[in-house]
Parts: sequence; structure tokens; C-alpha cells
Amino acid sequence: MLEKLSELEKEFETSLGSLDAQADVLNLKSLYLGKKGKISEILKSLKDVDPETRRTLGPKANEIKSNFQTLINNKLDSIDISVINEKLKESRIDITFTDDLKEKGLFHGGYHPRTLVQREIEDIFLSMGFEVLDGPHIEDEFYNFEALNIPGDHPARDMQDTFWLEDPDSEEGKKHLLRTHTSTIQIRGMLERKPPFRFIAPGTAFRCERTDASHEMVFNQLEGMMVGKNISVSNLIYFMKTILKEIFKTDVKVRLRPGFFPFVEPGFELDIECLICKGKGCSVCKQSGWVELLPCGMVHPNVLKSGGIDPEEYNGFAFGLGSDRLVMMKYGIEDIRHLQSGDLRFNSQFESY
Ligand code: FA5
Repeated sequence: MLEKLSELEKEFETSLGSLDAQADVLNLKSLYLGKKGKISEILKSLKDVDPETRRTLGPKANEIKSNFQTLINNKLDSIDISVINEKLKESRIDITFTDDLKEKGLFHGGYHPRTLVQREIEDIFLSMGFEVLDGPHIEDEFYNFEALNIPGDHPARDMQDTFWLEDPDSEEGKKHLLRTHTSTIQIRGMLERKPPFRFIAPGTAFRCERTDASHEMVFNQLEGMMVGKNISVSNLIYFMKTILKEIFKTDVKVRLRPGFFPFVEPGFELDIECLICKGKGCSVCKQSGWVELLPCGMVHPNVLKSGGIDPEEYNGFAFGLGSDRLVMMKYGIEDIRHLQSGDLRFNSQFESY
């Protein structure tokens, strides 16, 4: 009987090893472990053997039974896994579509140059301890003008041609508009934090103006602000130079000249040499050789007050980078209107996913 048991063991293991379908394994299971299976038959036949033999054979037969059960379970598990793997292989989806599109000879996605430059600038400022803020496109007069030291009758309101939104119920000072600059976020940023702080705010600005090679109606700016104690014009110039150096990876020719913005005093225009024509004069720089890129200045005390900050105790600088123009300079794009054209021949020239 013992011999028969060990033969059954060998026979079972060989049969199990050759199977790879779940149904065949289940058949084998009933052949050995079923009610009328080979092991069950042996266990039943123990009642006819002498007690001495039964004492040896009984535990051995039960051990083999449980061993078979374990081997069958393991086998079923491994079949399940290979079935799943097979299914996964068949239904694999290339979520980047890269392989599919390459095979079909189609374009695959890429980052817009605005996104590439914005990410680069954000990384540079984050490394210098600045936060990155966001703000709404639809604003009211308070954030776009009033709080920035541009009262209702101020001629500076005409410096930026505004898209006003129809809102017959709006109160005085609450008329809604599409923000004409990202400086609105200076106010929002100040009201939400206590000095010292420093942040940038990249975003879209809207102006109702005629487009040309360097002007769009919908364009991107990047606001920056630093407020603390004893901040000086040299701090401002240091940050402006650092950003330009990091972005262009080389020294570019810059010129700083006085500039008027009601929200800064003193205010500056920071121009860079036009990198499209190398300063010779072209349609982007209007034949001047220079591109207005980075207006900036020391925050006006009235603006600090609008942001809930005491100008006797704190001061700071702010700037409004023309980030679309920076994109043009970095990539040698000779017309700002390409940025919004949606033309794949343009878009596909930049870094792909
Ligand atoms: C402003 O918008 C101020 N808010 C900037 C500022 C912030 C000054 C903080 C001082 C302190 P300006 O209108 O010059 O300023 O615009 C800033 C920059 O945005 C310009 O130098 C230019 O690079 C870019 N820009 C302005 N108008 C357009 C336009 N229509 N299309 C593309 N870029 C533009």
C-alpha cells in the first residue's frame, strides 16, 4: 500500500506538471481528490487493513491528500496570473500614443514654447525662494486700477486699452473687465500674506489693441513682487539680471531707463537688445534695436497700503515681465502672433513629450 501511495504521488506530480488549463487541473483534482478519487479510495480501503498498518498508512495518506491540495491551488494561482498577463499584453495601451503615432507617421504632442519658458522661469524663481501665485482673468476696477494707484479719473487708465464687461448692476469701482495686466495679483498676493514675502504670478493679460509683430490682444505676462524691510533698487536690478542670465544662458545687452507706472516709484523700463535682428532694427523692435521686456520699480507706498502693508515699515519691488516677448527672444520667433496661431508647423518645432 505504501508503494502504491508513492507511485500515486509521482504520477500526480507528472500529470499536474504537464497541465496549463484550469479545466484540466480541476479534472485532475477530482480524479485524485474527488469523492471517488484515487486518494479517497485508498482512505476508504484503510478500514480493511490491520490496525498496525492503518496507523502508518492513515497519516501518510492524509499528508499526501493535503499536499495534492496545495499543489493544485498553487497551479491554479499560477494559471490565473498567466491568463491576466496574457490579457494585459493584448490590451496594452500606450498612453503617450508615441509608438502608435510614430507608426502612423503623425505628429505627436509637444509643449508650447510659452509653457517651456514659464516652467523654466518658475524653476529659477522657486530656487530663489519665490512662491508661484495665480489669479482670476476677470477682475474689477479695484484690483486692476484703483488699488494700483490708478484712480478713476487718472489718465494712466488710457495706457492700457481695456476690455470692459457688461454688467449693468455693478457699483462704482466694481465694473468688471478682463485684466489688462498681471499686476492685479500684486494686490491679491499682498492681501493674503504678511511681509516679508516674495512671489511671481505668470498669467494671461488682455488688451483691446491693434496687433502687430510684438503686440497681441491676449498675451502672457509674469508679475513679480518682493516685500520686506530695506529692499533697494540694487536688489531689484540683481533679480532682473539673474533672471535674464538664467533664461538666455549668456549675458544679453540690457538698458535701464526711467519709466512711468503709477504703481511704482521710481519706475524703470528694462529693455533688451532685440535678439531677432541683433540690434540692427526689425519689425519686432520697430527698427529701434531694443525690445521693451521687463518694466519694474519700487512699489508705490499707496499700493502697499492697498495691500494692507504699512509703507513706513516695509518696502519692496515689483516687475511685469512681458513673457511672450521673452519667448520670442529666446526662440527667435519673429512674430508674436505665431504663439496663438495653433499652426502645427509652428508648434511642432519645440520640445516634444
Ligand atoms: C504693465 O503691464 C505693468 N503692469 C508692468 C509692471 C509691473 C511695471 C510691475 C512695474 C511694476 P506694460 O504695459 O509696459 O506694463 O506691459 C509690460 C510688458 O508686457 C511689456 O514690456 C511688454 O513686454 C509686454 N506687453 C505689453 N503689451 C503687450 C501686448 N499687447 N502684447 C504682448 N506683450 C505685451
